[in-house]
Amino acid sequence: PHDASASRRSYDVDALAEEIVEKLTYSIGKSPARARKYDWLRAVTLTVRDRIIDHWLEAEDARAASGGKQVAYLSMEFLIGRLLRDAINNLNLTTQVAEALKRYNVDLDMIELLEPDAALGNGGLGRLAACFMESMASVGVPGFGYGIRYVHGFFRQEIADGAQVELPENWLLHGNPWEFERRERSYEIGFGGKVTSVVGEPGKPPRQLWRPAERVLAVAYDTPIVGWRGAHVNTLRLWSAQALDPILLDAFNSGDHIGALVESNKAEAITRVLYPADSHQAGQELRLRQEFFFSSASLQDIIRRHLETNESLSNLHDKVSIQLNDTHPAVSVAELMRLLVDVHGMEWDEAWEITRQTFSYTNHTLLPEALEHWPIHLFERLLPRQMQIIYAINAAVIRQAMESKGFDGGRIAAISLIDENNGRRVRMGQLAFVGSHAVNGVSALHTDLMKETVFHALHELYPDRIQNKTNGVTPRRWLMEANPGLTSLLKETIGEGFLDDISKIRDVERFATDAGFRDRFAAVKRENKARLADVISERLAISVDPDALFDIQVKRIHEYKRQFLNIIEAVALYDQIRSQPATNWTPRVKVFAGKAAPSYLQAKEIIHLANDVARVINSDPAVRDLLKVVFIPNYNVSLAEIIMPAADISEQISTAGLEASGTGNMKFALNGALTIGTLDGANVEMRDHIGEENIFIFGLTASEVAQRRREGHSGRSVIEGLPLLRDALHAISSGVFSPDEPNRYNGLVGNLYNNDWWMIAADFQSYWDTQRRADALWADPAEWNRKAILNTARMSWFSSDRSIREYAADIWRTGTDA
Ligand code: 26W
Repeated sequence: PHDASASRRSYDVDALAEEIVEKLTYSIGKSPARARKYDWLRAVTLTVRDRIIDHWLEAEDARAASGGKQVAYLSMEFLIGRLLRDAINNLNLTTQVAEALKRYNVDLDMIELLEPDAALGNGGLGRLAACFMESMASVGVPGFGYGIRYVHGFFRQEIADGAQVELPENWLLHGNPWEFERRERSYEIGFGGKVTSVVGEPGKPPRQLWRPAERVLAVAYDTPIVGWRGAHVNTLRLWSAQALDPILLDAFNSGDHIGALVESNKAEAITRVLYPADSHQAGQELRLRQEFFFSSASLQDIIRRHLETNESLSNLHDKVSIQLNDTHPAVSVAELMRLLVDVHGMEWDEAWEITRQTFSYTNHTLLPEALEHWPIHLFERLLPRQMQIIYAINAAVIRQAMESKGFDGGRIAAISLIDENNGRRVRMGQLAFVGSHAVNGVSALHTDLMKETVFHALHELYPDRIQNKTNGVTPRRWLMEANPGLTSLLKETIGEGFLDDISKIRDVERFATDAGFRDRFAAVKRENKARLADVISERLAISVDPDALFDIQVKRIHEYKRQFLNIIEAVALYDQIRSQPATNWTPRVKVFAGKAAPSYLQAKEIIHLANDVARVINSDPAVRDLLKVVFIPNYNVSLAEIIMPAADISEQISTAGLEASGTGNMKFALNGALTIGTLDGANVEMRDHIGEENIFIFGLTASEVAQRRREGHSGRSVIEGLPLLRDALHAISSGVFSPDEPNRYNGLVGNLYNNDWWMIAADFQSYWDTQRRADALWADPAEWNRKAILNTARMSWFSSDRSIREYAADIWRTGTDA
């Protein structure tokens, strides 16, 4: 591993202490005596940043000199969270910076908590992009992340009278010391207008020229992403939209002061706010503008950088690999073709070959309502030339399918880039697929299902294109930083090797049967639970006992993730505790957190129900302290860092076949929680690695779910045969938890009787039984802790370092350090 001492700036405490005050004085204009805590945060950030910049510039030079291949990771979302602790940890500066600050009586931990959480993403997909950026820098894949610099990230959630309220998020309010504006990296992005044919050279086809009606400027903001031990620094380049003319002076001078700003408002609206939906396509024009805006800016930047050191674009695919993070940047396929053919004069066939060799595409969801497709009329009006190019690509693909594989009728309709059934739409998944040399799913099961469902016909046409790349999470943020207690214990027990090579964490396996170690492992967990209990007490004024079983489900709220199933189990348990007070119940704290898309009404009802149930159960003296239900508002990366290390049980209970991978499941298990889960997404592979005796699997499998649906399963007969479930549902629908509005949950419960699309009734008994098995295991702490230790010991394969190495070897064909 590289050493941070390559940096020109000193790493010793004296130098750091001196420099922090220097920043305070000359960059912020405050004396230590007058500095407020935010000033200290800024001074420390700038001091740490300088150390990253040294590595950053070296990395840039090395990269330019080598002329090697780079990765461009195009993602609409990067859910990075706070950066200071990550940077300090990866530079191995934690003790020194803490020591330096102590000289001024400033506490590093306190300072770190002041940093705003950069929430430029919704959930799994955005957080994965952030873990991947960190892992690319850690394993030495030279790469750029390209995305959008939203002024307002993911909304802040409050709970008022039990219901979700959305408030604007304002992470840039106090400025952002991590970013560097790069005015020289600005590109014009067009929208609308017309395409004209220009007669070309003799013997050549006419060239198409796009004359956009509107143009806006994309300006780059760069954030350095430092890898473990400072070995590499990559760049996260986020685009901000600006008007070409900030003000229309003619309009202003003639008295139209508002009209003078209309254009700049419209331009800047593009990067103003993150769309908060991760399960339903919004279908709005502004969203398509965002997608094209950041795709075109990124491609123009990639081309410009390429031409700085290469003579032509004919070797583009040897020098850059562009990963499309879901279909949000899929319009890039058409835009790169336009740039190569129309702007740089390349022949169509060569351009198509280069385009396909350059792009690869990751699919993150099979939910039909989440697949992006754009109405032709909207697409054509906003992006007329790209629409023509899509038609041309489509014609070629269909011709090839007919000629090479004899496709006709249904199979042509299935591969077509145009959906003719729903008012003619462009299918972005098909576009991304045909424009890429590799297409991947994010877990083994999900990849299999891709081949069988959405991409069945395309898989038949291109049988070698789909491959699997199971997700991972970065152990730096999700173990070392989130769980310093466990990290220290591991260091003492197995040495420090696992910090550089997480697979060595397996060495702790042989301590699973060591009673002394088990006690210390349990003590760390207890401390982490006490820390979470403090947060719950501060934010909700609810007291929970750190010695109870902490049973936690945190993730976006969605019907398929089945928070409802978990809540019903809580209600049934509540019912049982009340009716059988003499039974030896396991004390449990059920913790929920997560946001619902503002327009997703059922998801919001589930949040409301969780809060209603929590209020009633927590205030019922008959329950004593055997059951508590807590909904913690405003789930985000920073809260996750406190929650993941504090769980005994991790709830991963999606309807089988619907969770593409999950990544929270990995964070929990790495920190020693036992999973209760369905055979869905990466849970399947986690079971294989952890051992089926160390994970609680329940419920229908994906193929059983599909079969039930084909048979027209409905919940009614199931519910009527299960008094426990029936009574719990009755309590919910009769207003036991919503006396102010007894019918509030009629719709939610009625869906289970009439349809049960998500198999909640179908899986209830199996879930209940499995929870009671967990109770029984809890009664044997030695055995519980042994299994928990084995979870930590056996999770290393789910490091995003492993994922990135696989992408690098099989898709990008770039090198890594190791
Ligand atoms: C167009 C609206 C929209 C926006 C975002 C639809 C779908 C999305 C994302 C693809 C949703 C998402 O975050 N998917 C999650 O991706 C994770 C990373 O691969 C997986 O672990 C999760 O299982 C998957 O739900």
